[in-house]
Amino acid sequence: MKGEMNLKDTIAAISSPRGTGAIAIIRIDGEKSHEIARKITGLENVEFKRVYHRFIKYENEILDDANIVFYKSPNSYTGNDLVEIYCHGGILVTHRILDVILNEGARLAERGEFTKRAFLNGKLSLIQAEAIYQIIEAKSELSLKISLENLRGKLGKEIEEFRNRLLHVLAEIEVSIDYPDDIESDNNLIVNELNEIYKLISEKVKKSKKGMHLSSGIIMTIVGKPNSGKSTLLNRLLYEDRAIVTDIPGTTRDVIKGEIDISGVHFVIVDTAGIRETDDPIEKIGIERSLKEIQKADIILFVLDATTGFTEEDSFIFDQIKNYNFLPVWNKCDVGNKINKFQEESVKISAINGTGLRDLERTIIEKVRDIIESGETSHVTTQRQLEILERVNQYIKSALKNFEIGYELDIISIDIRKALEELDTLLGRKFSEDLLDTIFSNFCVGK
Ligand SMILES: Nc1nc2c(ncn2[C@@H]2O[C@H](COP(=O)(O)OP(=O)(O)OP(=O)(O)O)[C@@H](O)[C@H]2O)c(=O)[nH]1
Ligand SMILES: [Mg+2]
Repeated sequence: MKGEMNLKDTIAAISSPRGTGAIAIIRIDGEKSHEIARKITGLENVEFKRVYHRFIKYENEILDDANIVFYKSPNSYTGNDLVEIYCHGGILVTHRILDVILNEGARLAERGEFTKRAFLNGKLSLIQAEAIYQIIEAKSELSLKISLENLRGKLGKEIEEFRNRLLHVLAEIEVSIDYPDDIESDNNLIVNELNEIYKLISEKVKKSKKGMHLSSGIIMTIVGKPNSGKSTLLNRLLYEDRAIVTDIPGTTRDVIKGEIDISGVHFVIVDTAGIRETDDPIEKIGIERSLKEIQKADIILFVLDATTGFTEEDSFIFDQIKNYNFLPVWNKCDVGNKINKFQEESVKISAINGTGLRDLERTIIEKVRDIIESGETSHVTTQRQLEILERVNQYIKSALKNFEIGYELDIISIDIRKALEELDTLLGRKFSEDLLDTIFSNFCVGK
């Protein structure tokens, strides 16, 4: 998005997805939007927010049969005069209508420009604008839920609360500077309050990291000895022949990934090379990668072969994973029953015919319950927001340290002011054109 964009411009875009569909939505925003829409619909004296059904005509040619809604500033998504046209969703039809609108003086909207205008007109906070992007992008029910909460303003309120408390601290400091009597007791109050805010923000950062990690997918890694059926299980969970399966041990050499949803939770499944002693240099590299994947996993499916029982090789793998969140899975239960370890805590399946799969999914969800619940509380959802909160806490920490050293209050107040500035940027009270460009250029055109 270019920096210097005129807010007075009338902009237009197709807001529905590209391609053919039942209905397409064209939006026009800005001073001339009503005039243009009146011209192509023949409507006069329109009632706002009412659906009109009219033919779209231009220079005596009929372009489509459509529904049109006029919104009057400030009562629109953007806060400006806005028109939405619901026309037939053909590529040609929509482009012809859009062309006419552009011909009449509108220009093509940039990515996210409607939402940017909404922000600049005070219809949305920056956190809410970011939430809108994330609602559109949400891959799991959980991240959708958090983004909807953020749109509703829950996170913004919590951040406002941090800001108000810091502002109060700053006011206290300023009073102490002006009236230096009894500073000792005041300082204690200030230090306690700063510690309290620091604690709350740290918790928020921690939860946010977990939650953000969760929305990109819980990492579930399948490990086990060669030929235990790991790749068969991956394919089964993905409903797709992703990984090569053969009866030759050592088939999988590279790390293979796929994504699925289990009970509304998004997972990244990772299939790895079977772990064993080997002289094959390629297989060795694969095994090294498997061991690395173990460290990144949120949950490990430890696939055991019910036709061989628990072997030396399994025992070696067990040593590698025992300190992680792992779930023993006895596979090939259709043909074997040598279940000589983890009788109670394991799940018994046949990856090849699908028995036990529902039970496996249920147990997986149980095993990651903590992670899911930590992600359910309100949290920041973008890297920008997270980094700001971390910086706020650095300033608070520095202020606390300066108290300890015994610096003058006016020096301490510098950190508090910086922390407040950061919170203002988070809330969008303070912003630069560059920041807005970075945020809104992620959006689709027409949003
Ligand atoms: N009977 C039976 N055979 C299975 C089952 N799951 C996998 N197999 C067979 O076991 C063999 C190995 O399966 P893979 O999925 O390639 O095993 P893997 O663990 O990925 O093996 P590597 O990639 O070599 O580590 C294949 O012949 C599969 O058809 C099962 O549940 N029952
Ligand atoms: Mg494999």
